[in-house]
Amino acid sequence: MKKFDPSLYFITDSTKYTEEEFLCRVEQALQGGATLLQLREKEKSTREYLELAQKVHAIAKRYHVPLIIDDRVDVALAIDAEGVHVGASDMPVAAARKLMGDDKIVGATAKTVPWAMEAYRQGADYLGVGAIYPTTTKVKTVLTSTDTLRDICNAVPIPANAIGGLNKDNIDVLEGIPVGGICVVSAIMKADDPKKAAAELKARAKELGLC
Ligand code: TZP
Ligand code: MG
Repeated sequence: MKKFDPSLYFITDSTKYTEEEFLCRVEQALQGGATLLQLREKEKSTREYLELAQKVHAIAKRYHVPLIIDDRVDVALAIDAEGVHVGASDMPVAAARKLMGDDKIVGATAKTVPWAMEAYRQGADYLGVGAIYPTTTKVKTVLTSTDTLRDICNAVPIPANAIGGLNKDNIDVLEGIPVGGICVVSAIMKADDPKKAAAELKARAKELGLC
């Protein structure tokens, strides 16, 4: 069971929210139509990460949305999440794939065509490509041009998603690029109304033929 829809990939950031508020926002994003969910925690202890992941997983299951755990294969396996996402300084894709098995989703970050091809060769199921725009989310990244994004999309047979500073008013820059979808943190996480924000993003992406 590894079919997944990467069209509106919501990546969380729990900093600045109480757990209650955070979980409520995650659920609202799912109600608004997020198709894939990533729990991304940079500050939490392993125990805290795992406990939050269990709670988020319970919500995601109710909406039949796969949960991807950022960075931590151990946490993903411990809660039987649907997948893991690994970046440049995390476990290599091949090692993550070996540990996760063939039935789970393994995603990877890629900023160049060779990097994307290598991630695919090692067993990645999807790629996150960016940052397309500067981002206010805490991350070590550099900008990736839309030309590079297009080249990556055309170079690998797995979905490549655009990420970084994307919102409903600027995703038109992706029009005509065969992306798998868009990944967003702030546009949904920090929205006054996460459900509405997710629904509007989805509608705009559809309008632009991005999904
Ligand atoms: N990788 C590249 S940009 C980014 C990550 C995790 C953060 C995207 O966050 P936002 O708030 O959608 O710009
Ligand atoms: Mg990472």
